[in-house]
Amino acid sequence: MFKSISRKDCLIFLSVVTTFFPGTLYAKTYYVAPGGDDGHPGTIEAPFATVQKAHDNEALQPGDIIYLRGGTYYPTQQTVFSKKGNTNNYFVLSSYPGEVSVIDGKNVPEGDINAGSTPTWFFNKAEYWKVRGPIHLTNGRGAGVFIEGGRFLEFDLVESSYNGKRAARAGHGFFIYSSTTSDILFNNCDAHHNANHLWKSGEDQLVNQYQHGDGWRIFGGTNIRLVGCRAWHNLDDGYDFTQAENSVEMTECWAVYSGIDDAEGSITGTPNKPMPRWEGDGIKLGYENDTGQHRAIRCLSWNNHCHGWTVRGGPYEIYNSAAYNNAEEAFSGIGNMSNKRRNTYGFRNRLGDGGGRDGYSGISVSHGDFISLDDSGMLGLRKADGGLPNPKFLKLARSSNLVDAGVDVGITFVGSAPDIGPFEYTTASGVPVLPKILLLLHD
Ligand SMILES: [Ca+2]
Ligand SMILES: [Ca+2]
Repeated sequence: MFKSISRKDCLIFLSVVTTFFPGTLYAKTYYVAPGGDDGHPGTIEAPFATVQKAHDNEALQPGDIIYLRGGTYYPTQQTVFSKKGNTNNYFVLSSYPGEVSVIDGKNVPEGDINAGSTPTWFFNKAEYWKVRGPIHLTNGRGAGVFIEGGRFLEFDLVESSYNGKRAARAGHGFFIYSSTTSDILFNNCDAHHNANHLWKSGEDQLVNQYQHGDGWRIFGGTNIRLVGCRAWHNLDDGYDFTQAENSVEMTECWAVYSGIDDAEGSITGTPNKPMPRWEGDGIKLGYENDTGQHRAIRCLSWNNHCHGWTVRGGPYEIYNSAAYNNAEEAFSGIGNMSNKRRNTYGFRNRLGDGGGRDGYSGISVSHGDFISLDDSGMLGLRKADGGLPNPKFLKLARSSNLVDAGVDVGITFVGSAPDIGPFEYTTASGVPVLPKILLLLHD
């Protein structure tokens, strides 16, 4: 039998809410909409026109929410985020529930093309922000999102594509610069079709045009994490952490078609145009002399123009991951004895699948281990909760000798032991389900 709630109980309830959610009870909400006006008060009836106005609005306090109404925005200036929230009171920038916002950067002024031109969004020492999509930044002159300094930024369901239209360098999907940046999380984000359309002074246009656009270029910072992210058709690398001095951690991230122009969404005007040889790694954890100790868990790199993974430098940890059908090596630099690679396979990579060290312990990998080698659907719509889609591609067959053949590396598994590769076998028929990963790292 339900007891009616007395006024006293209400007060207790309210005081609990106040105690546990001090930032949300009195949070104010501001609105931005295509067709809005920065002279407006930012209400739902009379919204602002620009995110910059919502940010600069003097009344905006930590804990407040800025809602973006659905539609396409064409900002005429770079949007600079510099306000600082605090641990209990994040600023929230969110698509309005049920709506999708597109930020087209084509009208943002050009900037210095050799420094990467002007990013569409610039997080300049901003602190404690949550950005919640679906928000799609596209068509930017420089990077879609550039982060320099600052800390505690979370990006959820943010997509960044076709950036670098006026950049010779650094026209990446997401770009983190500066060792003072820390505590950045990309959750369920996508970066695709990023490329630098120009070439640097003194360089050969034919060789250098379109290169150097990565999905994620992480050049520094501490406690940078990517979870459930995808990178495809970026004309340099999917993920590039070269020279990042501290560890980046990636979990359930996919890289595909790096260094290869798209047939249907061509960047260069020459559909399927490949970049020069040695451009287009899927996942580039680092290069010679790099000492950042990056970690990848259940990550997959396939069909890239160059290596599936570049793992020179390190030491790196690669657990339950894979390289499939890449045009050069599966793991370039895997001979580096300091790397740990466990429960991980390479298959059908042109210049070799292993590298000869502790990969899959001599277990052979063949077509018969998988229920499908068709990658259709991998770049399709995400699940309703924002998670990665779950097609049959590279899911293990019941009879595969990769099932339960791994060693315990501290992440959850099904059956008597972890399987080899990113997708744990869990069901006897149909599409296996990814078990929830127990994150032991950095937290
Ligand atoms: Ca790169
Ligand atoms: Ca297992």
